[in-house]
Amino acid sequence: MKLDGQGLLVLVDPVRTSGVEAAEIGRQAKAAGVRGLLIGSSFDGAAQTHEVARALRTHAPGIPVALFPGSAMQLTDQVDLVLFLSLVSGRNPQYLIEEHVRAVPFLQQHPVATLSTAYILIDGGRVTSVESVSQTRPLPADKPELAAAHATAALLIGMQAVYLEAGSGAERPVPLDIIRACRSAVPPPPPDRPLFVGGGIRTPEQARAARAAGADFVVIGTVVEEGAKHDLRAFVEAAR
Ligand code: 1GP
Repeated sequence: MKLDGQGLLVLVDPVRTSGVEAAEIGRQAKAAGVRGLLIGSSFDGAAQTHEVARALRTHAPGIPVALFPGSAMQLTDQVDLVLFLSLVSGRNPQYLIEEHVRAVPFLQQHPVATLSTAYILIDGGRVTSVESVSQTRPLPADKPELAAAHATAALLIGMQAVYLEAGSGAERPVPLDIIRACRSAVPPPPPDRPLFVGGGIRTPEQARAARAAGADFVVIGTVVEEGAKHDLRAFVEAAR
């Protein structure tokens, strides 16, 4: 199943979510019409990734599930796509190439589709798990040209997608100026080069603004885990 088009993605963290909870999120996501589901964690949740991915697939039939891995340890074949992330905002070789090499034996045995994705961490007002686990600094939130240069460089290298990340639970989501600058750097199809934006998005209005600024996919995680006080449908509508 392909992850294409535009809309809302719900991120499920397998460290904080049981198989039973994932089944419930899958059912809600399906009923609300989300565009896709992401599964992953910056800190290894390898033990449960497989089980949580399977629960999502079973309970959200017809909705693509993509792995958003924190490391090669999280690989599972219970997904339709692996976001093959390179943390290009940082300069830590482990997240630029090492985890990718470690993923090869698994991918040779389990031919799951991959999407080469430039993962760009933007300052969201607090130290997030991605920053501390990867030991990389985010890019400043007030330098759109710097973020756009990273996106352009990634495309010139041959990457197929860009993911702008403020970090899970960020105080401030990725600023709209940064989304706009990166959208200009990564023009829409052809070819298809999706722009993902996530981290700290807590209201449907923020989701709508991110889409209007040029995000193809808006990702929410924490608000869903907390049992969104806004209906999931309102987010889906806003990100349509
Ligand atoms: C996905 O890390 C985000 O990019 C999820 O962030 O948990 O803040 O929604 P939240």
